[in-house]
Amino acid sequence: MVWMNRRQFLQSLSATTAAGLLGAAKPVSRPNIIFIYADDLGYGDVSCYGATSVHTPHIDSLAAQGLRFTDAHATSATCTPSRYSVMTGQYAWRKKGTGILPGDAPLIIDPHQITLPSVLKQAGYTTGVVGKWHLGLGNGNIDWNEEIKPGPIELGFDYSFIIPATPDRVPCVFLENHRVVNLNPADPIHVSYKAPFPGELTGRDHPELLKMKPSHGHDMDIVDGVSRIGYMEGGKSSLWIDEDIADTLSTKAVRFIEQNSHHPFFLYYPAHDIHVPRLPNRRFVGKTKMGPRGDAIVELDWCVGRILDTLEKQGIAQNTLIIFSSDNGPVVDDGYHDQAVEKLGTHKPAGIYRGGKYSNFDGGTRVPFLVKWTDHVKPGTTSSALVDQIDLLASLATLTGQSLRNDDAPDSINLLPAILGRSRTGRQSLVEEAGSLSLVEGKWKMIRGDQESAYDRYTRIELGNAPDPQLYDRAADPAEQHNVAAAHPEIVKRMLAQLDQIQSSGRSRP
Ligand code: NG6
Ligand code: CA
Repeated sequence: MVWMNRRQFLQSLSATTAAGLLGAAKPVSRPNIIFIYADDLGYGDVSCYGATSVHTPHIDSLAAQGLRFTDAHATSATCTPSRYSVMTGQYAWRKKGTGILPGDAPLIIDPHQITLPSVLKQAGYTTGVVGKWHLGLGNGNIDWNEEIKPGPIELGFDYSFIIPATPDRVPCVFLENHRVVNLNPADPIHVSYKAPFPGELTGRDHPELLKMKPSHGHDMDIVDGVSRIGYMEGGKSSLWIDEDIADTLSTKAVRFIEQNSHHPFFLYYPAHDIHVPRLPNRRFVGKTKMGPRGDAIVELDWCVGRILDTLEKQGIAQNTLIIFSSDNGPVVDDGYHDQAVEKLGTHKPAGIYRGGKYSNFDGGTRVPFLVKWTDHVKPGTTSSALVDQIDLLASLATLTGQSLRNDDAPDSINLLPAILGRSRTGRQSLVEEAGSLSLVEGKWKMIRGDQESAYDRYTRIELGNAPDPQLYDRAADPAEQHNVAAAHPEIVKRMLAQLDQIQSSGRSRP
């Protein structure tokens, strides 16, 4: 061992472990890994999951050349907690302050914690994030004109190009590594989530200046003709143009792939589509009959195609493991008048599932999940194994030969055999978060539902809350139409106790 440096040692280790795991006769080289994470894309929003009002040939190609999951989940029905779980392998509800964050929130992940990028970096990968972050930045009171940290770099990414929070929240600027892109020091940026800056125009007072009007909320500062959540002033040279965000992000992703095509890389690509405000580039306007929401799906698909093309051109398509999913279920009107409701037609964003974004019902967390890895994952296959994005950490750690201590990523389970389609066995149980918690176990789903409102006050999505716990038979009633709690009180009781136990024990990996 003395003649090996640490990196060579780790490489040999991961090759051996991967070979053992996959049962291959010869050592398996470590693939590049790309995780494409769509925003608010529902189970039924892409054609390989049944959509017919929109065509998504590039996303579909991942299914045709790989494995399509039918019971895969985001850990939460909203963005921040789902992303927190992907990054840390810990259920977000274990940590306070992991709900939807404002754009000036501090980083919610402890830089000393194991993260998905830090594990892969440890395995010798070059790691990058390009896209929507929404996990907070800095330690509080960010000065947007200085170095902004801790953030993605401190969590294990070698390169970062991000939208700090969401496209509908200020500041409407990109950050590259620690700095705002294109910032003119003579025009410093200030951000507030409390009050407008003197002289700043708001959507509330000046609706005549808007190219897209809000339907609920989103009536604060006007940036690029769209009123947002929050207030900002300055930084004029840094402001993004909404219609160019997909081009900018996919260009950065392409560059990252090109620059790292000669050694293993991990690219986390959390796309901004199809979150509001939906303002796809004019190249995509009118590509569907569903208005901006449908056209944004086409734009997302184009970005996926661009990434796939780049892999082909670099000659690394074969040795790249691609995972595609979404951070939470779908929403139609999420705060802007963008014709999504009027033009929905027969399209079913959540497929057969009930509810959507924000909901305890499966529409909130059951999302597309596709895995492609040429020669390792059988093309055109489908799996009904129960998997969750929280399992990527332990699974990819295993793939790359990294071991986790008991307390690391405490809810992430190594599902590599299921994720690569070698086993039909997924998780035994899963906790889903949507304000309240639900427990899925085998064919049962128990929604604790101990929150007040039955409907989201803005979107009117059914939240699945009720005064008493609900029980659904996922096998007989996947659309959660018949609450059978009254017929099976002993199952409800057992599942409530199990959920309490998962909560109090601080970990759930067996
Ligand atoms: C909600 C916003 C919604 C969206 C969501 C976050 C209002 C009324 N609604 O509070 O538009 O921004 O937060 O979405 O402001 S997520 O996908 O990042 O979780
Ligand atoms: Ca989202």
